[in-house]
Amino acid sequence: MQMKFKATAVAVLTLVAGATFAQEVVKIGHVAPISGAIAHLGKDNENGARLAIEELNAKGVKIGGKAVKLELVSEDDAADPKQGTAAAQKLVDSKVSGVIGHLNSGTSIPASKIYSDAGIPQISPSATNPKFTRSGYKTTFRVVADDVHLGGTLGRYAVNNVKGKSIAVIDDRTAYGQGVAEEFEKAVKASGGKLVGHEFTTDKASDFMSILTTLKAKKPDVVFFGGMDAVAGPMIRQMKSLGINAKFMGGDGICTSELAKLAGDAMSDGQVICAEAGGVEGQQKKGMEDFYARYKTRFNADVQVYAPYVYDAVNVMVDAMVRAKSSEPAKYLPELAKTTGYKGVTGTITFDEKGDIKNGALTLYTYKAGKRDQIAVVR
Ligand code: ABU
Repeated sequence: MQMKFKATAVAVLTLVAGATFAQEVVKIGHVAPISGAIAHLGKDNENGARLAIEELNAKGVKIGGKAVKLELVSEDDAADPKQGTAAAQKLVDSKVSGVIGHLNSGTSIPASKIYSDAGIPQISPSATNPKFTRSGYKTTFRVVADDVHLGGTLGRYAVNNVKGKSIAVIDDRTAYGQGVAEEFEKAVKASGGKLVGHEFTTDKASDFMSILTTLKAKKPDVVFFGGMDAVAGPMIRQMKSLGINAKFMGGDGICTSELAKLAGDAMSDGQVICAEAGGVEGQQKKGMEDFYARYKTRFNADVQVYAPYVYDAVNVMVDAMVRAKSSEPAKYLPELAKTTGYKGVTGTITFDEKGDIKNGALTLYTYKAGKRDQIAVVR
């Protein structure tokens, strides 16, 4: 009798344990450059995804009444378009339910076709080239403002607020750098400003003496750079060594914590003006500040720029799965597209018909004593 009871108890325990182990795992893909010149930004993005997933798992997520475990599947695209499509295919093959990424426009745009063909939702937290959401793919979303807004606002700011009289432009020929520089130039011209030169570099260059010498002869009082912080830092140093005493402007790609370290003492207080492709004001600021504090505690590092947007992108995706009662891409995609008024740490997220954030904000920053210093939030 006792033996029979023991056998039954063991069978019940085995069943319970089996049920525990059988808990559904929902894989969320993430892609960013974890190697190369902007690996610090890729890691920042990955950390944002990791924090979101850890917090959601700790709180407990139920999809269709069943508790699920979220799992981060992270890939490195090294900011390279070819590696970006290879990483996208890898995530599709590993049957992720959705993808957060990529970080760069130059990788996000070609990868978007792969996710669209596979029917897998993709939310970029940082790719700002307008083309990203203009291919007509139903799977493509973005939680930041685009380069039309970013470059346009900075162009108007250069003329109307900085009072630039002779404005020079440099871009790194990437999808992002070229695009944001073009939008900046259009807005400068439309505001009655004068463009005195446009030089080109690459996202891997470190010597700008030749193009800066060309621009120096044109006596610019503003230099706008379309590119990332890893290039902007040494460029600011070389501007100083050539005696170019101009304001240095750029988009979200330079608007990072790391820029101050990369430029070192060549960057004077108030010299750099940049814009993050999002931002919060008033009561919403507390959510962002709390996020920065939790991030610091978890990773012992400061947010670079995009981590909060990645964090919100993961949460928006999981929220759509919960509402759809399914993590199957075909089932939760329509709910994701319907996302309206989601209150994230980066503000309120509503997608328009293209998958872009509606009424996206921008935050203008400068740097003082090596730290980003907010100028204004603009819409
Ligand atoms: N938005 C700046 C960096 C990412 C990109 O669009 O390439």
